[in-house]
Amino acid sequence: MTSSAAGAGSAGTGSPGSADTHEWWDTAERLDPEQMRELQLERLQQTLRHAYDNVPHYRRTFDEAGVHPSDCKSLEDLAAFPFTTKDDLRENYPFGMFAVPRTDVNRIHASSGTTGKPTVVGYTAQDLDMWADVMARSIRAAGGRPGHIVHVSYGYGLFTGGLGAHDGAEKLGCTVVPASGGMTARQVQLINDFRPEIIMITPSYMLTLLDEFERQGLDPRESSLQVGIFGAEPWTESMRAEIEERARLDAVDIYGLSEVTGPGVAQECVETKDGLHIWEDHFYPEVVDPLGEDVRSDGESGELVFTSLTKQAMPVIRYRTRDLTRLLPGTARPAFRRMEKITGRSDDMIILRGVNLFPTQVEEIVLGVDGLAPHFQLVLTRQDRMDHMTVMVEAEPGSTTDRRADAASEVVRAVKDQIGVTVDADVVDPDTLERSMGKLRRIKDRRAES
Ligand code: DLL
Repeated sequence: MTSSAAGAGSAGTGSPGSADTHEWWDTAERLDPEQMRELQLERLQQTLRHAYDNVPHYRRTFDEAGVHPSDCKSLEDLAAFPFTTKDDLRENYPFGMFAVPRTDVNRIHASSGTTGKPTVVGYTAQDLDMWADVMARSIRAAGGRPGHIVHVSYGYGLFTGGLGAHDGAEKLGCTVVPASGGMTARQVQLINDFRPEIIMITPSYMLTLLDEFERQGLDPRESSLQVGIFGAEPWTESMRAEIEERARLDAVDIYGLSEVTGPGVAQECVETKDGLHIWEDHFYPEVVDPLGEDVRSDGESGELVFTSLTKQAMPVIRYRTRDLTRLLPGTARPAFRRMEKITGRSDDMIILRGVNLFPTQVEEIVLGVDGLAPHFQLVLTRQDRMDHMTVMVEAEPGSTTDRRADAASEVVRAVKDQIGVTVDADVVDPDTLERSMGKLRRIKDRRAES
């Protein structure tokens, strides 16, 4: 092994792995915040014009709101422009949001969604190039360097995870193993044999892989992996600690969504692990009132909204992500503001007898209780016309009946104390809950069945 990933915790004797030398930074990473704002305004004005001139949907909604691209004279003026939602994309299915002739579109991705039509996104050759650039920058910020082997376990296909990670890793000059999701036993074998430094995977599927390492009698702490780039679903600081301890690697967060491009919209830097730097030279973030339209100041929580700044095939203007977070100043990369780790999606928020609750809050609790495995589900039912929630969580292998009963009471008490609502907890046998092979759905809603 000649190279080492630039993890804060890795021994890293420097070249080419020292994360905090700036020698690997690209031009945008070297801008100061003022220069970044100038670049953003110029690109925002071009994008608004491009959307208005080429997408009937934007022309209509801008006209209805009484705004014109020429009204945008500062970044703050963007607040006067209308939002775009997933419904707008659905209504223009399949290609109605494209701003270039279909023949200029080199690739299509789509997100399945749970109901209705999928949302379709298109990319020109230049868009694919930009996406690979931001993904390469993300992998580099995570500690990846040319020459590293990158094992990609995000699904390949219409989902943007696999191909997005793949193109970025190739662009950085890495050797990519396109494992995709599934065939878990074989993934472990490939990791053992090929000795990748980096894995890109959802955190819930990483837990499945770690269990599989142990099932095969292998210690994941002895594997070659030095950095895990985890995203596509919410995960907590407790989950980071759990994975880092079990796999002895640096776990960093990556964020993105297909409507805006895919993975690589924001990335946590390995040297600080303090939230995700948004690649603001391509994606302009706002945080707004989740139930209204008001823009919130940096530091205030709300719904994340993105406007693309360089996309050709499918520019998005003020796309409402439903993801809840807040904006913070840049640290490791001063040019780019950070977003705090996502608490959850506004549509994943459970309202239980008037109390708002996110699966991530339960994750923090479950991971803090002795005798429990990190595998849990939230089952919603209706009892006597009241909504009820049961936390189904697996016992750690070998934990006694007494320990299980105590653990269940601890979960119930912690949910009551920290979230303020009464739930049941059911500690089940190891290996009985559904395992993730990609994005995990924590909530099982059985209210309609009761
Ligand atoms: O999940 C893109 C992606 C692939 C991101 C691989 C990171 C890694 P979609 O399928 O369109 O795209 O889903 C986007 O997933 O709005 C969030 O709700 C959620 N999400 C993505 N990354 C994170 C993250 C991909 N790091 C939706 N933390 C987003 C929390 C995330 N939620």
